[in-house]
Amino acid sequence: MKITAAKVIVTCPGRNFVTVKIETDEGVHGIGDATLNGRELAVASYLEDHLIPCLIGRDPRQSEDIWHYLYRGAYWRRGPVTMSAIAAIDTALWDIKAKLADMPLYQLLGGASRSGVMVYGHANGRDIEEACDEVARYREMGYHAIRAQCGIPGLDSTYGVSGDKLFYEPADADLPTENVWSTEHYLRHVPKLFEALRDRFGFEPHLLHDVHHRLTPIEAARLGKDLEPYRLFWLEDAVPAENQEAFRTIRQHTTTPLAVGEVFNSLWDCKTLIEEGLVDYIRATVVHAGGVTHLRRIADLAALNHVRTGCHGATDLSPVCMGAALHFDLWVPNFGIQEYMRHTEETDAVFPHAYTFENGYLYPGEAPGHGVDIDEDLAAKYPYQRAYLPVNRLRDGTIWHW
Ligand code: CS2
Ligand code: MG
Repeated sequence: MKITAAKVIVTCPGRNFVTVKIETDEGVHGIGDATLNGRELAVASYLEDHLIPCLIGRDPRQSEDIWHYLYRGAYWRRGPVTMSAIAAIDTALWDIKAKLADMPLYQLLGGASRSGVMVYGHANGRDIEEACDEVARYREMGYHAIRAQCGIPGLDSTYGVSGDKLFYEPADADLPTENVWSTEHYLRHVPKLFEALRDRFGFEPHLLHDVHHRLTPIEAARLGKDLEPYRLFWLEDAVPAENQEAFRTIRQHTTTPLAVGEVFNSLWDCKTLIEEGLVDYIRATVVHAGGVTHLRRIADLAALNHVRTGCHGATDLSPVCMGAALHFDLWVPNFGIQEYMRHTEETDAVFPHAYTFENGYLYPGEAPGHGVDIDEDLAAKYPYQRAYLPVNRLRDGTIWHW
């Protein structure tokens, strides 16, 4: 069996997506997500100009060999562009293998370890009251777990707060929007949000919060401590994670569970965090962490160290990534939770998919493969539009973490 063709499809049904489609001499095709928010065309070029020429004529069933061929063969290993490109090809190959085996991908991975995939949604509000009302709305939709973000008095804008209530697109302009950040304002306000949420909803709903990389370790330790009475499911990306050892400071001071990893591209980005038990949930996901092949390795190391998965699932990760992630989630023994930010109707039309939502859970479906496809004619109607993620500056103008 041979790969006969492969192409990159760039489309923008509400936001930009990059997809790889691999075709074979047995008429079976597979697709994979390669979307890297704000850097989409870099991955598209890496695929078109460097990886796809190496694929033609290879046996698509040899996904492990092809993974290492592309990873070790690059010489210049790792990084978000390389690993998103490898991830897209890997996901498409697993899609093909599962279709050849005429089974849903989770069966090929080892079968279902649970009946459904618990997800969390994003409730956000310009203030605490609006955020609480949004949490109530998610409860009505059947969610058992909800991430809560709200506006910070004194700041014009902050991460995770937007007019969109079911999906969220931070890449909002064709040049980076500059926002002003103040840690002092934020640290004073966030505990009040969770106090109000627990007062209104009690301790039944799982509540999550995303700091979005903006604190120093000791500030994160303080926030974790201040939030302990509200029993969060997790506190996410409390500090930038390049320096894994910095999490020791947070761990020393708080029992609030920690989640990290959506920006991770390989096992090496989280090896210390996992082996030292410095985090409780690893958020690496199919599209940015080298595909199904490599994400399994991260999950296996995590399982050895009581760390569970909490895969990233934002709107800028395409339905192809979500489909593959749900099969991974249904199989992975140390599953924790899956993020589920919805997509626009246009996006859902371009990417027809088998997964379904019911009562706070997603179900990947029983279609052979990962259950997601792409309508190329419809995709062609939405040309690429350059869009950047914002940048943050402190009030004195210092560049900060967005
Ligand atoms: C976020 C994302 O969903 C999350 O947890 O951190 O919204 C993130 O900001 C975007 O994926 C960046 O493109
Ligand atoms: Mg996040």
